[in-house]
Amino acid sequence: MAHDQLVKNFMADVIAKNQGEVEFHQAVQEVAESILPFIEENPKYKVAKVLERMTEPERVILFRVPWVDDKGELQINKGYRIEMNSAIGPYKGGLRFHPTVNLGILKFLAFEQVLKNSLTTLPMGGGKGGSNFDPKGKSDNEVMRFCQSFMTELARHIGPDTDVPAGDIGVGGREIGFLFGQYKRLKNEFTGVLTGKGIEWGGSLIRPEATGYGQVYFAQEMLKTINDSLKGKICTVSGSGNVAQYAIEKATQFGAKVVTCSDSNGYIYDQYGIDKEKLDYIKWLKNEKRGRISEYAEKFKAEYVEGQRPWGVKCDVAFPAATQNEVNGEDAKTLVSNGCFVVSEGANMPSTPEAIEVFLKHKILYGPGKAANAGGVATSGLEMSQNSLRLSWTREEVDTRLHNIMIDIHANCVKWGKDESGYVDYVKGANIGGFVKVADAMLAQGYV
Ligand code: NDP
Ligand code: 2IT
Repeated sequence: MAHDQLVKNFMADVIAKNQGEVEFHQAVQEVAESILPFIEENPKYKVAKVLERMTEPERVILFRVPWVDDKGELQINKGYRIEMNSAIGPYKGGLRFHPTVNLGILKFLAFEQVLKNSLTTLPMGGGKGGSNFDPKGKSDNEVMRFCQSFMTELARHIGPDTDVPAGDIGVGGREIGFLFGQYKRLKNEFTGVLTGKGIEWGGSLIRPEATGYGQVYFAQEMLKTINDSLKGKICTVSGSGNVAQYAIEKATQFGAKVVTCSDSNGYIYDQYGIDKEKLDYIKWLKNEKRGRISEYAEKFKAEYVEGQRPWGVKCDVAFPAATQNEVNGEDAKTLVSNGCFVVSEGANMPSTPEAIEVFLKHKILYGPGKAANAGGVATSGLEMSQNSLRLSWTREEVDTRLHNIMIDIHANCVKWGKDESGYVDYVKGANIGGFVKVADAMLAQGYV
C-alpha cells in the first residue's frame, strides 16, 4: 500500500477511537508517518499490532479535585494521570497544571513521553498527568491545598516502582514539594515517588537545569555534524519558565547571544543579549515574584512586543521552550528566510506539522522535542537511580551523565534518520530510534 494511504487508514482508526483529541491525533500522525513504512519492512511489529497498542493508553485515571480557596469558596478541578506504556519501565512523565489541560493534550504528551523515555537509554515507561488548575494568581496556601487534594487521590495509583510523576508547565519545585509532602503523609514512606524534589530531600543536582541544558547540548551536537558550534550565534528563545531559563544559561555559556524570551503575554527583544545578571533577574521575576516578562523590558530598556511570539526576530538558532504549536508554518518560513538554520525544541511538539514540513524541506538542523528535550526526564531517571542507591552524585557527575545521554540520543537519531545525501531527518530518527526498544519489549511480553 502507498505510504500516504497507510497513514490515512491508520489515522482514520485513531481519530474514530479518540474523537476531538486533536493534539493527540497530531502527535500520533507525526510518528505514524515515520513508523508505518518501517513496520512494513519489519512485519513482526505489524502482526502484533504494536503501533495500534502503543496508541491506546494502558490506563487512564480521571478524578475530581475539590479544594477551598482563600475566600472560603469550594473549587472543583479535574485531575488526570495517563499511564501510557510500561513496556520498558515504570510509567514516568510530568504533571501539567494549566487551564488548557484536557484529555487530548495529556494523551499527546504521554504518547511523546513513551518514545522520548526510550531514547534516553534509561529504563522508563511513559505517562503524563495534570489538571486544569491555574496556579497563576493563586496564593501559596491555595496551591498547597490544591496539591494536597490532588495527591490524596493520585497517591493510590503511583509509587516508586509503578509510576513516578515530575514537573511540567505550572509544576515546579514548589508544587513538587507540596505533592511529595502529602504522598509521604498518606503512605508513611520516604521514597523516590516523584522527581524534581528539593536537593535536601532526595532531589538531584542539575535536575532543574537539565531540560534547558540538554536542549542546548543537542543543538551543539547537531551543529557539530556541519563542523560548526554555538559560539557567536544569535539565538531566540520562547518562554521564560524552567526550560527557557536554563536554555538561555547554557547557550550563553557556549558563547551564543540570546536576544529574546517570552511569556503568554508577549516577548522581549534585547539586542545586547541576556547576560548572567539579566538572567538572574528573569529567574527572580518568574520563580519568586511570579511577574510578567514585560517587566524585563522596563528594567533593562529592552523592546517588548505584546501578544506576539519571537519568531520574527532574526536569528541563527531558535529554541522554542514554551508550549505546543507555538511555531506555525508562517513562523517557520520567516525563521528560515531570516537565516535561521538550527531549531532545537525544549517544549513538547512546539512546531505544527506545517512548520516541520518547512524545516525539513529547507534541510535545516531540526531537533524535535522528543529528542532535544529528553534531558529533563533523563535526569529524572538519574534522580530515581540516586534515590534507589540512597546516594547523591555531584553536580559534575550528573551533568556529565546528562551530556553523554544527549550525545547518545543524537547518535541514535543519526543512525535511523540519515538519508543517502547525508542529511539527517531527526524526526524520523527520533521516532524509529525511540520505537524499536519499546516495540521489542512489547513483543517479548506478549499481547498485553
Ligand atoms: P514553566 O511553567 O516553567 O514555563 C512555561 C513557560 O511557557 C512560561 O513562560 C509560560 O508563560 C509559557 N507558556 C505556557 N503556556 C503558554 C501558552 N499557551 N502560550 C504562550 N506561552 C505559554 O514550564 P516549563 O518550562 O517546564 O515547560 C515549557 C515546555 O517544556 C512545555 O512544553 C513542557 O512540556 C516542556 N518540557 C518541560 C520539561 C521540564 O522538565 N520541565 C521537560 C521536557 C519538556 P506564562 O508564565 O505566561 O504562562
Ligand atoms: O516532558 C517532559 O519530559 C517532562 N515534563 C519531564 C518529565 C519527568 O519525568 O522528568
